[in-house]
Amino acid sequence: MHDGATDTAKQIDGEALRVAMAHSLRYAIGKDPVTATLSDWRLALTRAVRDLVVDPWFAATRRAYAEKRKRVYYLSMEFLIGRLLEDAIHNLGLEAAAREAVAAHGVDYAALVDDEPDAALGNGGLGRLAACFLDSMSTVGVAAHGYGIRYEHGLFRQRFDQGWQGEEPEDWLRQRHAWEFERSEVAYPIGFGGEVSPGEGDGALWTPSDTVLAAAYDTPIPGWRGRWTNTLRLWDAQPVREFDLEPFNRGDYMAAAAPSVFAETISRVLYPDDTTPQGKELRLKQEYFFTAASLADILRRHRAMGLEPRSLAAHAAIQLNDTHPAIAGPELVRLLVDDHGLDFDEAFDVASATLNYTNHTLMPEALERWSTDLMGHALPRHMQIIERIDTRHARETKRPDSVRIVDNGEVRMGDLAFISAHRVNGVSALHTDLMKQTVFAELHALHPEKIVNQTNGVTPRRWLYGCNAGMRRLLTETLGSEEWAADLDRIAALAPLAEDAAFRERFQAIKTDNKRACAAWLEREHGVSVDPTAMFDIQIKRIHEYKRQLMNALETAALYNAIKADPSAEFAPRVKIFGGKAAPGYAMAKLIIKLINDIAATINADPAMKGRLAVAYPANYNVSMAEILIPAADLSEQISTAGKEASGTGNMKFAMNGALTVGTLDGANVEIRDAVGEENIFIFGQTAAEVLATRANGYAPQSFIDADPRLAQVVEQIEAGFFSGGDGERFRAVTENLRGHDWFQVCADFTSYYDRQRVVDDAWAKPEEWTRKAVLNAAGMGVFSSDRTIRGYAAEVWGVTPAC
Ligand code: 7GP
Repeated sequence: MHDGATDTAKQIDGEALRVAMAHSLRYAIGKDPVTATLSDWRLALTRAVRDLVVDPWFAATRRAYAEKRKRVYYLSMEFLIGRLLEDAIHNLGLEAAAREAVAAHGVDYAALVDDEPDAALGNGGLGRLAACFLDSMSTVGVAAHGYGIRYEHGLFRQRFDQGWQGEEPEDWLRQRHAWEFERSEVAYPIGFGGEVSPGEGDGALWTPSDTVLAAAYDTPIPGWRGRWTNTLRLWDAQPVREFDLEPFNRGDYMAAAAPSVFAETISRVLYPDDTTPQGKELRLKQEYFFTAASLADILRRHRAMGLEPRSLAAHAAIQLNDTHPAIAGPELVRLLVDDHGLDFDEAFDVASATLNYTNHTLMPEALERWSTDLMGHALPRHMQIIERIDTRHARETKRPDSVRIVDNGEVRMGDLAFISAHRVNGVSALHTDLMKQTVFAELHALHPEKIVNQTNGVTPRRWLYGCNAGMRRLLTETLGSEEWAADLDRIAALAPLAEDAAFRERFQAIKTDNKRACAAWLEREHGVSVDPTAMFDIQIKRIHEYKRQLMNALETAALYNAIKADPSAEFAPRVKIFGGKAAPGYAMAKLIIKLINDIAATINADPAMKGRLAVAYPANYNVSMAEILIPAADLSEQISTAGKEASGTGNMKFAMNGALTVGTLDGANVEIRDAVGEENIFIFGQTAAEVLATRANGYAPQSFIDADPRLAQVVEQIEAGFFSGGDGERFRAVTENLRGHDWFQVCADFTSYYDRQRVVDDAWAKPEEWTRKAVLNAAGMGVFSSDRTIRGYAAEVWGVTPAC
C-alpha cells in the first residue's frame, strides 16, 4: 500500500489555485470578479480543480493501454453521485489550498461547496452503490468506465404540503455541469422498431423505423490522490436531425420540431420508482438506448486496439447493474452476428463470457418483465435473438419446460441476465444464499458455479473522510497518516482505544459537535428545533413497506404514550429523524409519510415532550442531506423484514461514523453484527426463516395486536384520528392492512422492537459504555469499504488485477 509517495496528482498551493480560479473565472466562465456570483466562483473553482484532474486522467488512460489492461465496464441506469467538487478536492488532497484560494477571493468556502446542485441521477441504494463503486474503481486502480444516462431531470424534489409528499421536477442541468466534457465526436445512432429481414447465415438485416443519436459526455472520476482516474460516460439522446425543414418552411413549427421531441424524451427524466418496475415503453427505450450506445462504444474501443470481436471477453468485463441493462445480452449477440459475421453460438459464447449480472432485490414484483408484444414492437431483432437464447438454453440444459426466458407472453429479464452472464452476484451473504434458494433456485441448480457473493461496501472517502471532518482529524492523528481513507482496514487499530477514557472523550466530543451542526441545520433549513444532547435516532432511505418506517412510527407513538402515562419514567431523550422519498405512484408509502408527519406534529406540539421526545422529517432527502445526518447519528435504524433488504449500505455508513445499530438480521446487518460483535449491536425480531414460517403458519397480525396493549393503543389512536385532528378515515388503509394482512409483519416484530429500544435506552444511560460500543463499531468497519468490494469483483468476477 502507498503512503503518499507515488501520488500522481499535481500538488498546488493556495496561491497557485487562487490564480487558476481567477483565470477560469475570466476565460472559462466569462465573468469579472466584480460581477461574479457565488455560482460563478464555484464554477471557477470547479474548472480549476478539473484542470488538475486531466493529467492524472490521461496518465491512467496511457497506462491502461500500455499495460494492455483488461477493462471493466459498469453499466447502470443510475449513478447517484451527489456533489462532486468537494469529493475531488478531498481525493486530490487540495482542501487546504482550495480553502485558501476561495478565501483570497473573499468567498465563503462552505457556501461555495453548498452551491453545487446534487446530481441525483438515481433513486436509492442501487444508484448510490454505483457511485461508490466509481470512486473505488479509481482508488484501487481498476481500468473502468461507468456508462449511464445523462438525465436532464434527476430524481424529483420532495416537498411536504401539510405533511403530504408533493413532487417537483429537479433541474440539476439548469446550471452548466462544470465537470463534464462534451464529446460531440462520439455519437452512435440507436434504432427502434421497424422490420427485420433475413441475412446471411445467422445474420439478419434490421431496418429501424426510428433512430436517435446517443451523444457522449465524460466526467473524470479521480481516485485517492489521483493515483488512478476513470471515466463516467453518460449518454444524451439527441435527434439525428434537429428539425424538419419542410414543415418549418410551411410554418408548422410543432411538426418541424417533432424529431427532436421524440429523441430528447429518452434522456429527459429518471423514472422515480426503485423496486417496482414500470412496464412502460419509454423505460424500455431508455434501457436499450444506453445499453446499445455503451456496447457500440466498447466494441469500437476494442476494435481500435486492433483486436478481433471474438476476443472481447479476454479484454473486457461488462457488469450489468441489475436487469436494467439486461438487453446487453441480445444486443451484443446482434452486433457480433449481424455486424461482425459471427455465428449465433459463437456470438453467444462471447457475450456470456463477457457479461456479469448483479441482482439487488429478491422481491418478485421487482424483477423486470416485458411483454413480448412490446419487446417485439420496439426491438424486433432482439426479440428473435431472445427466443433463440431461450431455445438454446433449454436444449443445452435438457430442461425444455423448467426455466424459460420467454414465458406467458413475457420476457423475464432476470432469467435473461442470468443466462447471458458469466457470473451472477448477490450483494450480501444472506441475499446471495436466498437468491440460490428462491428466485434463481432452478437456474442455480443448472449452473452451480455462476452465483457468487460480493457484499456491498461504501466509499470511506465520501462517507467518512468527506462528511465527518472531526473524525477525519482524529483518525489521521491516531493512525499516523491519511492513508486509512484508501485502506480502511487500518481503522481496526481503534479497537483497543475503546478502552481508553481520554480517547472516548475525544470521539464523543466529535459526535456532539456533529449533532450541534446538524441541529443548527435542521433549525435553519427546516424550522425544527431539537436538543443536540438527546439521542439522534435516524432512519433515512427510500420509503417502502418492507423497510418498515411504519414500525418505527408506531414505536415512536407508543413511546409518546408511555411518557405521557408515566412522566417520571426513565426513557432516553430522543430525537427521531426520518428522511426519504416515496415513489410518486406508491400510495401506501405516501400515506406512511403523512402518518409520520402527523405523529411528528402531535408530539412536537406537546409541551410535555420537551427535552424528552421530538420528531423531525426534513423534506427532500438526498446524498447531501445524508452527509449531514449520518455523522450526527447515535442510533441507526435498519429494521426491514428479514429476507427483504438485499444488503443496505446506509447501515455501513452509520456504523463507520460511530452510530450503533438497531436492526433485524437482514441483508448486510448480519455481517455488520459479525464484524462489531453481538454485544455492540441491538438485534431484534424474526430471522428470515422465521418470517417465512410465520407466514406459512397462517399469520394473523390481529393476534399480535391483541397481545401487546402498546401496539393496540397506537392502532386505535390512529383509527380514532388522534394524530390527525380527529380524522379517523385518513389512515384507514394503513390500519386495515395492519390488522388484516400486514405482509411485512410489522405487528409480529413490534414487541421485540419496542423492547429492544428500551434496552437501547438503558445503554444510552451509560454514556461511557455507549461510546465504547460506538468506537468498536467504527473499528469494525474496514471490511465495509467499497474498495474491498471492488477488489472482490476484480478477483472473482472480472478477472482483473488492480493497479494500485
Ligand atoms: C437496493 C437494495 O434494496 C439494497 O438493499 C442494496 O443495498 C442496494 O440495492 C445496493 O445493492 N436495490 C435498489 O436500489 C433497487 O432499485 C431494484 O433494486 C432493482
